[in-house]
Amino acid sequence: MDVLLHCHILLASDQTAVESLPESSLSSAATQILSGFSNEVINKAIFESINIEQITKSNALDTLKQWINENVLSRHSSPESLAIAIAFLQCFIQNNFTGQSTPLSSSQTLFNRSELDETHTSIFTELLNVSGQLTYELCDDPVYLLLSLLILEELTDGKTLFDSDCEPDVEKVISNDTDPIVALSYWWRSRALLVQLSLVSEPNGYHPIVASSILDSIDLAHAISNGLPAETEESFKKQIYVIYYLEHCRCLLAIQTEHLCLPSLTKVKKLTDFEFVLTGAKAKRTKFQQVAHSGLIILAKSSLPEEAVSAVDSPDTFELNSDLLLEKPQFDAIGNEHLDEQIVKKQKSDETDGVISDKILPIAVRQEFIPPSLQELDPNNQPALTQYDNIQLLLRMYTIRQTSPANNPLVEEELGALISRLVYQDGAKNWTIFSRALWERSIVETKRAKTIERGLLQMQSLVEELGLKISTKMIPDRANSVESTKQRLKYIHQLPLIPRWSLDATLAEKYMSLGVLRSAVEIYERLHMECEAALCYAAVGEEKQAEQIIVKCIERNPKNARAYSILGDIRQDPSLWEKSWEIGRYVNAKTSLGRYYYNPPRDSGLDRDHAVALKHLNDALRIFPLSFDTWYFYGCIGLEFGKMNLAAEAFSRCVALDETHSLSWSNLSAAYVQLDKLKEAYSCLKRAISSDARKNWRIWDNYMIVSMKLGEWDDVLLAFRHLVELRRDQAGETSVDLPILEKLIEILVSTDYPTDSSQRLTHYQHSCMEFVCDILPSLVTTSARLWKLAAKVELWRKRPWMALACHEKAFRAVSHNPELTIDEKIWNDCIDVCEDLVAAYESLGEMEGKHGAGDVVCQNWNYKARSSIKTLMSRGKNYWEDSDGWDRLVELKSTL
Ligand SMILES: *[C@@H]1O[C@H](CO)[C@@H](O)[C@H](O)[C@H]1NC(C)=O
Ligand SMILES: *[C@@H]1O[C@H](CO)[C@@H](O)[C@H](O)[C@H]1NC(C)=O
Ligand SMILES: *[C@@H]1O[C@H](CO)[C@@H](O)[C@H](O)[C@H]1NC(C)=O
Ligand SMILES: *[C@@H]1O[C@H](CO)[C@@H](O)[C@H](O)[C@H]1NC(C)=O
Ligand SMILES: CC(=O)N[C@H]1CO[C@H](CO)[C@@H](O)[C@@H]1O
Ligand SMILES: CC(=O)N[C@H]1CO[C@H](CO)[C@@H](O)[C@@H]1O
Repeated sequence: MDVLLHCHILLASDQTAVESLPESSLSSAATQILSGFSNEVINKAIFESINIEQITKSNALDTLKQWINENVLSRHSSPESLAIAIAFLQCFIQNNFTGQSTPLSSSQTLFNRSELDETHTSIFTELLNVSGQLTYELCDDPVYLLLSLLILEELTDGKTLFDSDCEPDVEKVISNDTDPIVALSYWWRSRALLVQLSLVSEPNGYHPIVASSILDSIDLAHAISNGLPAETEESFKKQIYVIYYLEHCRCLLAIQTEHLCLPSLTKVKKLTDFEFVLTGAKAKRTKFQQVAHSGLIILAKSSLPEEAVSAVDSPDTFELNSDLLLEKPQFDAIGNEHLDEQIVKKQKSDETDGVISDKILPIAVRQEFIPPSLQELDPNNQPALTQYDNIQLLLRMYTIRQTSPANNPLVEEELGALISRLVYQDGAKNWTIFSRALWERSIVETKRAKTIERGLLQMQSLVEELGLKISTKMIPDRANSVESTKQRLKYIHQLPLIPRWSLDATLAEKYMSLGVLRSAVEIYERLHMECEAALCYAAVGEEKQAEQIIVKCIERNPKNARAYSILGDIRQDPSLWEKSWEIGRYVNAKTSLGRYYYNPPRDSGLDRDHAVALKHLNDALRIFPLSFDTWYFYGCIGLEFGKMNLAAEAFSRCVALDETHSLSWSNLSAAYVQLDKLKEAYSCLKRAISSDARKNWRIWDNYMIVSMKLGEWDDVLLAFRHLVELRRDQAGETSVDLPILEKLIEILVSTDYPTDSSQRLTHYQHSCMEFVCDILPSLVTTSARLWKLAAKVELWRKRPWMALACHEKAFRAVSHNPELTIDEKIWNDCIDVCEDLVAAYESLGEMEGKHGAGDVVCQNWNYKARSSIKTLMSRGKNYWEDSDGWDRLVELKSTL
């Protein structure tokens, strides 16, 4: 029963589901949490208040732990203790993320004080620091989060993250037979850790690793659902799996390992049987627009029956006509629009059914490829989706955004299409999801030149509206009702967490990117985000200003490791980074040190020192091994200084974090080549070129060289052709690597040309022949050697007439060289080509010709041979008459 109750809490079920269960102290706690009264669970749990006077920085942790032992753990069963930890967490979220604030603050409930002084508040925020980054200092009731985390640590492995010297155990912690309550405690711990991480600016240190290792395996969901009563409905169990995948993806996004999201997204889509597709459409953007423009649309349909989708009680109906927030495009001609080639090319196309069921967004290239169930949809009136499906779309949107280059107009289009599908749907909207979609929409709008202003206005008004004082025409909400607290908390653990103040901070960032520095800085100052304000100044080159702000910030709080590190970045002063590391193990300080010693500024008088650089980076990676950039840099240094094993490990880590990163694959292969592991190098390069690396010739060059060493001639040819393609516009015929082409042709002509129609050309034969006979001729300008190679292949193809034509072209190319008259080498080369031509006339002239039926390749070959010689002699006359070459020509002529 305890497990069932806790599953309801985990799923944020409606409290009515719990009310019908047998009564117990856990069930009443569950009811209170689920109805949005977590604060009452806390009130009930507190037997004695904490004496705040006694708390100092050094004893705070121990005091809190002792209090937990006496008030929570020793008085309650572990399921009850877990509920209390959850209540603390939910109250913290209420007070900083979603609103409605709890009726009493933490100082009232825990300390019997109307307010806490600044010193005590900052003791708690400082304890919540993540690897040297202080948590946002103005956050409300930090002690709630602290207590929640401490209780959850006790309920799980007892290994604390509140001791920076303790290395956590990140081995697989959960298996199928983990006790379900312990598994639930782990799950909540990962939720709480993500809340903590959302209070700092970068994911760093052990926290992200612990949070993600908890969610690493589906066994977490197995362990919990195994503990449910046998009669539990499958659909209920299924929800646990659904939120597991959603939360796994959310966690990967939060810790910036977004490239790993796809498998979970795919699983959850299958689990909820959710169908959607991106396709082209014509749309009018506003009521007033006359002409329709081509754009993108998402067609989507949830598989659940209608009534399960649309909520029973739609909140006060609200108008979707606010011009500011909602401007609904009108679609027609779905799927008939030409999709931008780049969108299609970006994805692997599965030509059999015209649906590119790629990566993050499946695409239907044309109408007929839209799945039947989606074809029926009215694009201007798409059905409501289940909330979990809405969240899937949102998570996909975040994944695309985090994995794509910034400010790419095409990506913005895709994001826009996703958001529109969320914003414009039938039926009632859910507050959390709907307001999130509006928020993301304003972010997209501020990226387009045309809609920047509107986007900014939207953002500003949302920043105001999404605060606690929500009473708005634009966002559905029943102001001040407890119901809405419950509603707001419902999906909070499946969506990426955005604390209240970071909405403002995003607005500031936006101002910043639009060059409105003043407004940005004002916001940062109001939010007490000095580091951000300083970075803001530094970014526009006002380093003096930046420095002043940071120095003040450090004076105010000498424990701010991140501030030291930023000051170090501004001053390029290693002692500041060392200090930052010393006081807070701030990971970026180590990365900065690594960069510094890798390439010290000239005025430092230091030499480059890769060993020291590697050591610093190694320290950074030990604490935060999820940083792609740091691994990449580490690997590049390894390559540069011949530390190939180190480089191989580094780039293996890179591709594990982002398997589409072709440069990492290529660099990994470079390391393998040096380690004499050609096979491994070869398969890395195959991965490199199958990722988006069409334009990077270096990768193709490596691919060609390694394939050649392994004798993989199909691959050599592929790379060779691609390299010519890349270079031909600039380099013309010199884009052809002659020795390699000669080798390729040697291989070709050592095979047999199929003589009867039952035999087919191999891929290699076909591709090589196509290159030499169709592409090469359009490239050659002066090289007789290339024409001779072409002639060789034509002869192999049993087309002697074409071979002869090649020899003629070779001769023409060289005999027109104006330098013929001044450079004896060129003169002699010319004679060589002429000899070849004459030999070709002799040997090919009388072969059977193109048309068969008795004709020959060249009837008058003898005459043509002689006249070629004559042409050359007339050009060389007056210049080379007494040279050896001249004598050769005379002799050649006499043989005919
Ligand atoms: C809270 O403080 C007030 C006055 O400071 C005191 O009278 C009251 O007994 C305290 N309550 C508890 C539960 O300690
Ligand atoms: C950061 O938090 C840890 C406990 O998690 C604490 O030991 C350390 O003193 C804190 N650092 C700062 C600078 O407050
Ligand atoms: C764990 O349990 C699930 C279902 O209960 C089962 O499908 C899976 O195979 C189990 N895994 C292991 C490793 O036993
Ligand atoms: C939003 O979610 C809450 C939480 O369960 C639910 O009660 C409400 O009906 C939902 N609202 C809509 C309009 O779907
Ligand atoms: C400092 C800060 O921004 N506190 C906010 C925490 O979140 C609540 C609820 O959204 C806001 O009312 C507070 O202002
Ligand atoms: C051998 C190789 O491909 N090295 C590359 C590794 O990555 C760096 C940084 O992108 C390149 O500059 C190297 O050429």
